[in-house]
Amino acid sequence: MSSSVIDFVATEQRFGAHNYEPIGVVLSRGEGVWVWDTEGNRYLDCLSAYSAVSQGHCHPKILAAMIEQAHRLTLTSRAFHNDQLAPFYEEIAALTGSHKVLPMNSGAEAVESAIKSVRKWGYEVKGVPDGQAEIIVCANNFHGRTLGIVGFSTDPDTRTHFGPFAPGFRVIPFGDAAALEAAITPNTVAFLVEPIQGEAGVILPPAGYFTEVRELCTANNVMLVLDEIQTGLGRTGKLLAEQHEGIEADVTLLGKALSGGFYPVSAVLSNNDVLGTLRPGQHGSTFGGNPLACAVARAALRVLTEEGMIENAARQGARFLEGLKDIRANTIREVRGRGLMLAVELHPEAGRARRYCEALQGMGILAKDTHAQTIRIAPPLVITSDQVDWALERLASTLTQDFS
Ligand code: IF1
Repeated sequence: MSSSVIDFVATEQRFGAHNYEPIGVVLSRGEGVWVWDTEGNRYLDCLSAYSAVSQGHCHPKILAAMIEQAHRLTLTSRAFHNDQLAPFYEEIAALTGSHKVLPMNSGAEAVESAIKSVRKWGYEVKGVPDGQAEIIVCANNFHGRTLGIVGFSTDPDTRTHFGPFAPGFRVIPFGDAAALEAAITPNTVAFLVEPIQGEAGVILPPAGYFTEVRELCTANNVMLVLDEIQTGLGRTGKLLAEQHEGIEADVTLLGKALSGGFYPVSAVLSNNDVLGTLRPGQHGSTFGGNPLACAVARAALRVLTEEGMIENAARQGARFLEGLKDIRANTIREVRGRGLMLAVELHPEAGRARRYCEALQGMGILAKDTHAQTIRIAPPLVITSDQVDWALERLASTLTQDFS
């Protein structure tokens, strides 16, 4: 590392809370699938800011929308109407088939807002006795970092010493419909679940799981809340991951790519009943639904569909997965994923995934490990076949090395 890179890293270490351990690269520019560090080295971004820059870095049309809106009006608060919110509602509702929309900022805020809304629905529509609402979640879930959410995490790093936590959550194994059936009580208001568990290591549920989940939720008047903050907006090769399962959630959470990485924008989408219970003054956010966020999100959604990014994710994802499966390396235990949400799980004897990510950096690829043994691969949805092949060559030569 050059002295300037060391300065950036040392200064971060000195002043910043040490809640991250980034790979030793200092990025200063991005365009499409590529990012450049302060020395001018180019890398293929295989993380996409945890799927937030699905449309590619600094997409020119989203950039233009952001600049144009920033010149006109950025923030009004929801005390007044603004001329970007209504078209944002119309466009996202038309795209996703939702009836109601609640605009928020971060993903965690969308999750918290959904929890509040389904509880309120439970008391006011389903008739659950006050204070008794139960929400079912899955082991190894990842829904964000706020207190309400980390309280029902099963990951010790995520929750230890952050308590006391709010009651009202029940944890069941992911991918086990019988466990869901057994956990539902008359006070259950919702089942909150990721279509594919991201942080857990890109874990796909067994085929047919979500069909059964949908049936159980419908039969028991339980709201199915799908956290599509990572899987949504084309990442898995469909607009929403639920479409692979042929089901529809009652409540869908979007974030990350909803802004193409320009701005924190999230949303709760629902049928009329759930968000319909929120009355004036009962929920809100200074920045949620602001005109700049809405203009950015409208452009981010427009380019996703107009430029065929969802179809490209399906096509390139299949190519990438096939290519990964063809790599003959005894470091690899399993490759899995859907669309451009991919993972390579290493054998425990192969050494830590982190070491492989560092080697990939040297080859011009930025990827991120999760859970010691898994390399996550999630490039922007604008990746081309040539770029997939370029990445596969480098992955093959890195994964055949032994870092144990
Ligand atoms: C970090 C993982 C990805 C999410 C789902 C809600 C949120 C997230 C399904 C919260 C956020 C993040 C946050 C990021 C790491 C990251 C992540 F490794 F933890 F699993 F993407 F793969 N629901 N995911 O994945 O959204 O409040 O952050 O906007 O550093 O914590 P947020």
